[in-house]
Amino acid sequence: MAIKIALAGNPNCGKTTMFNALTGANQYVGNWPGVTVEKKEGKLKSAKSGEEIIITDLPGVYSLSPYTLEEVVSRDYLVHEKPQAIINLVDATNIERNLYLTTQILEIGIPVVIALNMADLLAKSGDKIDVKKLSEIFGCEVVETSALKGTGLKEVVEKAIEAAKKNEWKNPVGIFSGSVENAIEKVEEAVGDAVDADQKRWFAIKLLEKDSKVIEQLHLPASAMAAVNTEVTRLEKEMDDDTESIITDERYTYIGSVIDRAVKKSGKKLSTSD
Ligand code: BGO
Repeated sequence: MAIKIALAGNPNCGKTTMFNALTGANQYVGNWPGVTVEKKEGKLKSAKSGEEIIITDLPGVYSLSPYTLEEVVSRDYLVHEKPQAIINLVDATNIERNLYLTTQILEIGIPVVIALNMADLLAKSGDKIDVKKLSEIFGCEVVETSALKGTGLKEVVEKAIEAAKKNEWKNPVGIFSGSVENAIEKVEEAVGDAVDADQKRWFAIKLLEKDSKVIEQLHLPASAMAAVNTEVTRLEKEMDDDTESIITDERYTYIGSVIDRAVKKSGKKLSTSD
């Protein structure tokens, strides 16, 4: 059976370039069911083992919220189709913005490999990213790539295959405050076995965010929803904000700390045409 790997990332992070470089002529383009968003799948073979890989190129998104068609297509694929690994492309020259999506992808219960793309541009800018540190922080492999120049691509695919086979991932630690973590735990209890154990954290966070699509999909018993609402109300009162903003703000604070620990800026500015 072919190994299923998804490519996920922000718009303009280089996904199309990487997908084309990896799959060449072995591509199939269609639409995602029921929507006019393009679906691209391609095949390649592992250079190491010869195993067949099917790569799905997900629409470029900034978040896994329920607000755009692209976001819904991407998250539904990840949560319901469950690829065996995700290659999360991060534009290394825009790392702060790109990591917002990364913090969400890491919660989904699927092994992740981060492709730190545009590594050629990063080198030109003089900025330095400590790949080992990022990998320690996120608990997953991080590979520098240049989809344009073709560097790091074989490595990132082989790492994704390894990750898929091991089928291990770590929930990221330190993103949320104690109060939010507490609420997540209580909501996970309320969810019970309505979802797979691997996906509990993802669903609990979405329920805390009052994500209408997830609330509709899960259709939890009234008692479970009451327990969720108790946590939402408690957190909103304690932190004097709505839960969606609390969660977003804590993600950004966390990303700030990741940048402090893993990125050294040179101060030079470059564009993709440099
Ligand atoms: C243009 N390095 C560099 N330097 N550029 C890259 C890399 C990389 O690793 N990866 C991608 N790009 P998409 P999404 C362009 O199209 O794959 C470039 O949205 C231009 N076009 O070549 O489309 C890539 O699928 C004119 O750049 O991203 C592309 O994720 C001038 O990043 C852009 C300069 O890549 C987006 C760049 C007419």
